[in-house]
Amino acid sequence: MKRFLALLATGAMAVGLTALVGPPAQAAIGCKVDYTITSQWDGGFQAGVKITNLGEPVSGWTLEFSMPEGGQRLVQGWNATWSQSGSTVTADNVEWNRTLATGASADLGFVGSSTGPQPTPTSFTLNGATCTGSVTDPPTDPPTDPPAADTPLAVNGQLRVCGVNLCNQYSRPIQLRGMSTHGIQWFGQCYNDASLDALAEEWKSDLFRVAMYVQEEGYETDPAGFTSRVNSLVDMAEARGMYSVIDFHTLTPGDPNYNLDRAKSFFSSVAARNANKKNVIYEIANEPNGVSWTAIKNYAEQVIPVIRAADPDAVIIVGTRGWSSLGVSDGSNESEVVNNPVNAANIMYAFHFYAASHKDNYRTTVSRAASRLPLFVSEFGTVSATGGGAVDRASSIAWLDLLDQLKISYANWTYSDANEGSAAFKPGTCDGNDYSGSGVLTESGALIKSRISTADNFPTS
Ligand code: IDC
Repeated sequence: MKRFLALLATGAMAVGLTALVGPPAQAAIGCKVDYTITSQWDGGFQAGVKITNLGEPVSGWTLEFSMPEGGQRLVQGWNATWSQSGSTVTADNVEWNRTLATGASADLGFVGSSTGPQPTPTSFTLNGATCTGSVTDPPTDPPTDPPAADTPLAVNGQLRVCGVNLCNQYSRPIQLRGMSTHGIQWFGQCYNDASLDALAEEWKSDLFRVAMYVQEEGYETDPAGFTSRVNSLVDMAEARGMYSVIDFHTLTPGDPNYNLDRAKSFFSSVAARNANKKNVIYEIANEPNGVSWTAIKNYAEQVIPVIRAADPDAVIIVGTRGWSSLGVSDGSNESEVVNNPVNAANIMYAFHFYAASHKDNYRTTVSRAASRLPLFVSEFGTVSATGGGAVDRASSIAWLDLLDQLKISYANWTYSDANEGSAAFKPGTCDGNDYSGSGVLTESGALIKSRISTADNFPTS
């Protein structure tokens, strides 16, 4: 005659649960098992096994545990595919309980034969990980280079303009924060593996703007050479998971139409060469000045189709009147653009500022314009518009807070060791090979690095 005993195995036994959904190296794992002997009789017992997933969702799981000493054998089980080898019992999910969301449970059970008492099994594992009954970090692998899956580029993928925002591959607004080169014709020695490693890994920069001056010993003196230099900097940014802005750095003369033919040949070349990359943003005219919005728009409507013909899906930034001040530095404002926008899709408008020179009235304009126009701060400085002078901390912080709040992307002038207040590195830094730590930074560099290196929070669904 069978004796039925209700016996409770107390407590939550730890069961390891490895996430199979999402990046395995990242997923939090955790689970518990409630093991209950629901009845027992001479020569046998029945046990309930409740698995609760405390970690990331899983799709597909295997539970293992050891039968305790005493000759216990699995007879038959339910709600899983059960087997036993030696003392190890294995239960694989069945189709309908394959997926376990965070917090979800699966109730399994089995009948066992036994010649003695039925102590609780030990060493529950799920998908190979030991259960702790709480959420734990996944096992750490030996240190390696940061996984490519974590980079701003890998997370966000191909960008596009949606409404007034820059959006990622999930059509969610994002803000990119990063640095601009100085003129690559003068400071090329600052852009190498060591400095780009520091920018990506220490500064955690999302963005690397390549300022290719057209005049001042720039592109016009060697189109093929500058085109190739820009392309290799794009590759270096891409290899480190950063976006790159290809800046056709017109400045003097201020009418971009002066360089229209150069712009067409430069952009047809870089757009064809980089069409399949996801990290490229084109900036077609750095800072138009002394020229009407109508003339700038006319230039844009000739250059943009050249880029689109080769690279149809890239975001393009159009400079604005008055040194890309949306016209404010010329006594105008954004309404000239709002009322007469460039006839093209997937474009943004540049706004540039220098914190010691451009303050409240410029910030007011940006606050107002940001709900009407997609804006990209492709260049700004913490100092005066000359690129030199003292850092204006209060104004810089007010600006950066505003840009963060509005999710406006930005690049700071400059990631260089130029002997001027806007440079991030102390003079002479680029003569060496050390760009890390705080000893190489200027006041501006330290301030901007502290802002750029904070964690990004890019939406992924
Ligand atoms: C400045 C450089 C400076 C250089 C000058 C002329 O910092 O070393 O001598 O250009 O080429 C801009 C321009 C940017 C300027 C910067 C600071 O886009 O080229 O760089 N600035 O004056 N617009 C507003 C300020």
